[in-house]
Amino acid sequence: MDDARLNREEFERQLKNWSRNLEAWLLEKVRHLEGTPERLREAMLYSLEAGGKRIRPVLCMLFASINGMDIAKVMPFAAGIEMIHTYSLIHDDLPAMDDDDLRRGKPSSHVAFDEATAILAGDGLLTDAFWFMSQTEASPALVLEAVARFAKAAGSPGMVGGQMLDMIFTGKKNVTFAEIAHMQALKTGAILEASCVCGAILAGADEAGTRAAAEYGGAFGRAFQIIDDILDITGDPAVMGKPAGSDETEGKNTCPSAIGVAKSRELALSEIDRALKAISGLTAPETPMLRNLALYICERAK
Ligand code: GRG
Repeated sequence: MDDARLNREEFERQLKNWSRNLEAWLLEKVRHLEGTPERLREAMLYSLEAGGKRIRPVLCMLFASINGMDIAKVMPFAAGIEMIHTYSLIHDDLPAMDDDDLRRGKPSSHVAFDEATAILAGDGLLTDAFWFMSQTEASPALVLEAVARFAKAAGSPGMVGGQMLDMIFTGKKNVTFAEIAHMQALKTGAILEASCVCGAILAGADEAGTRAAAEYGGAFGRAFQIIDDILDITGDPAVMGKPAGSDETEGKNTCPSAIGVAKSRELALSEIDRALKAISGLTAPETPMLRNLALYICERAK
C-alpha cells in the first residue's frame, strides 16, 4: 500500500481544499434560503457549521471529477449529500434515539435548541437536500437517476432501515455477525457507496466507471463503520468530539462486540485493500486522493 501514499501534509491540504469548496457553496446557499423562518435556519446552520469531515460529498465530487465532470456542476448534489448526512446525525442524537448530548465537539442540536426544533432542522435539511440535488447541472435523465439512487440509499431500504435494525438489535443477545454486517451496510454503507456511484452517474461514466465507484464505495463503507466502532472503544473523546464507550453502555451490537477489536481491524484493512483494487485501473489526476482517503479512514482518530 505504501507506494500509493501522498505525504500526510499534502493529503490534508488537498482534502481541506475539496471540503472548503463544498462548505462555501453549501453555507452560502442555506444562509440565503428565502422564506425559511430564522430559528429554523439558525438550527440548520448550527449543525452544518459544526464541522465534520465532509467525506461523503468529497467522495461524490472526486468520482464526478475523475469521470470528467466540472466540480462546480456537481456542487448542488454534493451539498445535498452533506445535508442528508447532517440530518441523520441530528435525528440520531435525539433522546428517542441514541440520546447523545455532544456532536462534532458541540452540544447536540436538541441541547442547543430544543427537541422539536432539532427534529424540524433535520426535516428541513433532508427535504431541502433533494431540492438542491434537483438543481445539479447535468442532463435531466442523469440527475433523475442519481436522485433516485441516493433517495433509495438514504431511505427505508438504506440508512433509515439500518437505523431501525440497529434499534431492534440494541440490547439483544445472539445477534449474528452477518446480521450486524447487514445492519451496518444499510445504516452507514449505503450512503457512502451511493455518494461515489452518484458522482460517477452524474458525470455520465460508462459501466466500468460506475462499477469501480460501487466497488470502492462499498468496501470504503464497510471499513468506515468498522473503524467507527473501534474508535468508540479506543478513541479519545476530546479528539472525537463525542463520548467514547457509548456502544457498550447502550448494549449496541457492533463488529468489535462480535469478533473483537484485533479481528475487526484486520477486516477493515482487508476492505481497504478491496477499495484500492477497485480503483487500480484509474489514471485521472484525482485518483491518488481517492487512494489516500481510503487509507486515511483506517488511520483516523475521529
Ligand atoms: C436517524 C435516519 C437516521 C439515521 C441515523 C448516520 C446514522 C444513522 C447514525 C449516526 C451514528 C453512527 C455512528 C452512524 C454510523 C455512521 C457514522 C460513522 C456517522 C458519522 O460519520 P462521520 O464520521 O461524521 O463522517 P462527521 O461528523 O465527520 O461528518
